[in-house]
Amino acid sequence: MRKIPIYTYPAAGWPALISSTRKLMDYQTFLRGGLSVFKSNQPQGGFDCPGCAWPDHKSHKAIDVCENGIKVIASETMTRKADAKFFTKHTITELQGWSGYELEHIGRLSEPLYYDATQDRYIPIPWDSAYRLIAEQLGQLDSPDEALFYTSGRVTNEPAFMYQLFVRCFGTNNLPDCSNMCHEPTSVMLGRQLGVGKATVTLEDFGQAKLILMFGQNPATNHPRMLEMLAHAHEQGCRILSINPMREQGLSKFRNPQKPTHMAAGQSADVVDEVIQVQIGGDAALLTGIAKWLVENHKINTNFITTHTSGFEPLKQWLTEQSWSDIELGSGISQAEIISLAKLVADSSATICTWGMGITQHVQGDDNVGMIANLLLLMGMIGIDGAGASPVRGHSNVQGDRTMGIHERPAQKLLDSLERVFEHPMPQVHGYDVVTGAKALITGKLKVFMGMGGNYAVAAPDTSAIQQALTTTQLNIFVGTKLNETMLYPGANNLILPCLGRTERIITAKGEQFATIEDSMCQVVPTQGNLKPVSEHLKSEAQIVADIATHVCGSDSSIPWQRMSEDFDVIRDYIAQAIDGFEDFNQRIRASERGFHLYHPARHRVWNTSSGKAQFAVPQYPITYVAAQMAEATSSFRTVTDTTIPMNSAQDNEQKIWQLTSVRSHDQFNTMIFGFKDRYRHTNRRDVLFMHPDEISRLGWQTGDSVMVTRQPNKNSTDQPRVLGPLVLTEMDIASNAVAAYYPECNDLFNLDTHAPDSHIPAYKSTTVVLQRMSAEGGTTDPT
Ligand SMILES: Nc1nc2c(c(=O)[nH]1)N[C@H]1C(S)=C(S)[C@@H](COP(=O)(O)OP(=O)(O)OC[C@H]3O[C@@H](n4cnc5c(=O)[nH]c(N)nc54)[C@H](O)[C@@H]3O)O[C@H]1N2
Ligand SMILES: Nc1nc2c(c(=O)[nH]1)N[C@H]1C(S)=C(S)[C@@H](COP(=O)(O)OP(=O)(O)OC[C@H]3O[C@@H](n4cnc5c(=O)[nH]c(N)nc54)[C@H](O)[C@@H]3O)O[C@H]1N2
Ligand SMILES: [Mo]
Repeated sequence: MRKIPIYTYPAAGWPALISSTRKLMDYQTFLRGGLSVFKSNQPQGGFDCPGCAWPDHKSHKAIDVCENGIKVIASETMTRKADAKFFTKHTITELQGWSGYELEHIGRLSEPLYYDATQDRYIPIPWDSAYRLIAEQLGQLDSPDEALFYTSGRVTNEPAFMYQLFVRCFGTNNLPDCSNMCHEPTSVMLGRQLGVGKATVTLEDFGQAKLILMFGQNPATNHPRMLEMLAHAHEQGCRILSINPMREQGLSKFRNPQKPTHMAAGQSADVVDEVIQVQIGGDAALLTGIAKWLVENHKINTNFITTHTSGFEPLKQWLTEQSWSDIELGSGISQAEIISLAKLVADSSATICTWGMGITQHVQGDDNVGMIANLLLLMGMIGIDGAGASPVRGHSNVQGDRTMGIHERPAQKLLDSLERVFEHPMPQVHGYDVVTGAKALITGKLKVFMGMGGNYAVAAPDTSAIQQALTTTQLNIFVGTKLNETMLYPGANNLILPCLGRTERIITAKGEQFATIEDSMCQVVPTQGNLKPVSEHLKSEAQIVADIATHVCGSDSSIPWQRMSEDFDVIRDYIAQAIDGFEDFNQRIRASERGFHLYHPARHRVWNTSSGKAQFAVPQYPITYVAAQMAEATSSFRTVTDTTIPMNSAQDNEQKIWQLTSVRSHDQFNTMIFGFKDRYRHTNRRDVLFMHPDEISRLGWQTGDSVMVTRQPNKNSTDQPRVLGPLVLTEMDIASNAVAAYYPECNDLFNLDTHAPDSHIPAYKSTTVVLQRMSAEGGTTDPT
């Protein structure tokens, strides 16, 4: 394979600090942001960094923050405002044409706004009028199920608990959440197989692991503080393998900001021993090969399997039926290489599997997680030191929000305990998730949309269709910190309610309040903002929920909404009664500066599953699923004629169909675009399409060419093809069936119908596309 320029600086280290400090300066918030950075993830006060869900390192005395955290904090602490004055200058129609980057840089939302259709502008509205409008509109619905209440994972535990309680008291379980697009397969499959849909490891386990298999994750960009843990494990002799179609260059060398020698003397540490470049969607096949070899060569932990598991025989039977040729076809990895990997697994006395979006965001996302859990169970790697399952979550409280009951498919136990504690009936019918909710919006079944944070339309597939659907509702309500594209498609009524961010003080009649979050390893920690709010008009999310609930449920509601929002201890006392694992919440959160670890039964080999044992799972899809999709798309290629994009002179070769995957850069946090640079991938722009240089030359194309990307409709669909571009062709060491583009710009190429069967996660990491190169005159030529 031709050599690809490598990122020659270590990850983190000075480039990261300089890049992020410059970011603070860009945002003109150096003082505010600078001060707040030193408080983040610190014991004794300070806020939990809103940058990601990776746990705090217990030993830290100095700052525990990374490039990612600094940028997210800079974005939140910026003093520029999207205030009434701004909106007098810009109509919504104009703002619809702004990019995510431009919207992000307008500044903080700083007063409640109402969309005035006669002027096509947002204008200020008093809080009280906004609440009355909400109560009036919710009151007019034929059924509470005509409203959708979305949540994004920044929201802390206390307001999240109040929010789900309000939504359920109102009468619906329509509580979709960004989890539905993120680690839902993890929650579903680990829940089913281990009894709890969460990580079984703690940070300490990383120091004792002998082998870490990191699937579909790019921590240099997305969880930079994880690199430190990996480098430490590596120093202790642990082998670390990255299973990823992309050779993510931030993983090769790492300069630790916590180590003065690294920073001063330019030292760095290796993080990853080897990259296994699977095909897109090839993980289940790869894991099948490993498991097959382990089972057939009697390298598994039969003691553990007999004592603790159920469902081994059907899995064994299924593994026997899988041929090595299918395994190679599905994974893109040779049998010999898979066997050498399996031997590493067999020889390891302590294995951790970590994973991210490269595993979950596929039609086979549930199967992928299921196979990871199977592998850990085959080897008895749950419930011993240095081993276990480590899903790495994204949003800083996405896990906590779920624990607090933000769930469209709540456990019966949760509903029963809410009924018991609040003496209020709870809705029993399950609600919409992100995908089914978006479809309900599009088909006109919903009249009210509420977003507690997030950027629903842009983060979901079929962005344009959702944006259009939002214009058909009676009311949209957005609680947020920054203006985003979902807020620019007003229904009959449209409200933006600006809230305090994680870095800002919450002061109520009862004094200063702190909240809590739960990190990716089940640690519940306090978080307390220390900055003066950017505007006096902002309210805490808890206050906003309490005010809405008071207006909607009436002041005679038996639930003391206002008391809860004034005194978070009151919320925590209710949480202690209603949610398992939070007994004596107020005492325990104060007992240790680092909070407390939630009891995780599987860590203790207690299995809260339907069988009372850990459960093996047989995949639902063939391991050649992606290869078959590509073959099918190839065979139906010429049937698309009804398109504005000329699909002329299709050559009959297999490379005309590609798997498109979507990735993030270090200059964005999800849909919030901070800048255009991705130094690990050598680009200063986001409108790029990554492809392997060998593939570029095989096609006779050039780096820098303009390329159109088209997703063809599903076979029997009446949909039009979706087209994105032109994108600039850019070299990347990526598997040969794959091309990659940046999320969220490519989200219109993904469709709401293509998702995993049980978790409903959209297949953001694998969709079949066709590419065409633009000719010099701007027309399209050269389809592949
Ligand atoms: N800077 C920054 N940090 C973030 C975020 C951000 O947007 N920016 N977002 C936050 C959120 S919400 C989340 S969920 C996390 C996400 O963090 P990650 O899970 O690291 O997410 P991604 O960058 O989407 O994709 C991860 C990797 O999946 C690989 N991949 C693609 N397809 C496949 C496949 O078929 N198999 C395998 N094995 N790998 C594949 C890609 O090459 C990429 O390296 O990051 C969080 N942190
Ligand atoms: N193609 C593709 N699509 C994806 C993904 C992918 O990898 N590829 N990843 C998916 C994943 S993993 C996720 S998690 C989703 C993310 O989906 P979301 O969570 O919906 O998106 P964000 O961009 O994180 O939301 C940003 C908005 O949140 C608001 N906000 C920020 N801080 C706060 C706060 O403290 N309180 C409140 N109330 N609001 C706040 C701001 O108004 C900001 O505009 O996207 C998913 N979509
Ligand atoms: Mo996420």
